[in-house]
Amino acid sequence: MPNKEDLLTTTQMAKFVADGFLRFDDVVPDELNRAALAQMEAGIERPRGGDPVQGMWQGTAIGDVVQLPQIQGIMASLVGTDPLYDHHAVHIVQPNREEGQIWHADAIIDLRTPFDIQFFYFPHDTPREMGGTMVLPGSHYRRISESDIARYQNFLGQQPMVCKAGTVMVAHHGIWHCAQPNLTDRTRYMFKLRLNPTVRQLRLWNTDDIDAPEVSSELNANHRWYGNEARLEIVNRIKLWRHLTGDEKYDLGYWLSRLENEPTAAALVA
Ligand SMILES: O=C(O)CCC(=O)C(=O)O
Ligand SMILES: [Fe+2]
Repeated sequence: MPNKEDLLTTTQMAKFVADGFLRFDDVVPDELNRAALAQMEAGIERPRGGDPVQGMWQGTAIGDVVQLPQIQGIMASLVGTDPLYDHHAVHIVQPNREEGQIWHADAIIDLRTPFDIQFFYFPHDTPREMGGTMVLPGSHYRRISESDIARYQNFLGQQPMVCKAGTVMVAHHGIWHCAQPNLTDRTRYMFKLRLNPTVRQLRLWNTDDIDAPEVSSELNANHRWYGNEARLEIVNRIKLWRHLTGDEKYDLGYWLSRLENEPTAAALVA
């Protein structure tokens, strides 16, 4: 079991529910980054999808990254302590590549509320000229089929993962993202790992701050790119928050409750 201090807080969970991702800067030590990068260059053994991730790549740098207490805490908070390995990929952007990848979401097949997570691990410094995966906060509820959004170039509020070596992002599987051009003369590496939950994603994090006022502020975030449709996103977040907390009456103001008002009692006739 991870240490309580390595679990996510409720406020962080609320930010994940609103934004669709969390970033953790500089969490993997330098020596491990260097060893992990060498392993990425050499090729990482591909396990079988659907097997437990714990114990995979044992005795290798990538295995050690997965076993870091903070990574274990993030994992436990979002998908439980024993998630399944879905797949991984070493994403490479060649030096002097001026073209960015098309906007997309990875492998969305259905609309289930339970979600997978994807770790994006950046083993070396990733300045803007090297790209940094571009992500769109709050996009994960718009379940698009792979490259439905490929015709778009830029979105209001998009964020490049410009970061130091050892930075990890964890994202909901629905997040819209794309690799960016690499204008340096060095190859850009990023390791992505998708995991499936094996338990109901119910209060798996450190819930000490469950009643903190920051929770509703996070859930009310307005990412602006959806214009007047913010209310739709708020409702999506309330639904996921109810699923995660088990509080079936949770609301922000009077959003979801209003939609649940389907009176069945007949009016009294005098
Ligand atoms: O390389 C990246 O930054 C993202 C790559 C990616 O998401 C993909 O190929 O599915
Ligand atoms: Fe992708």
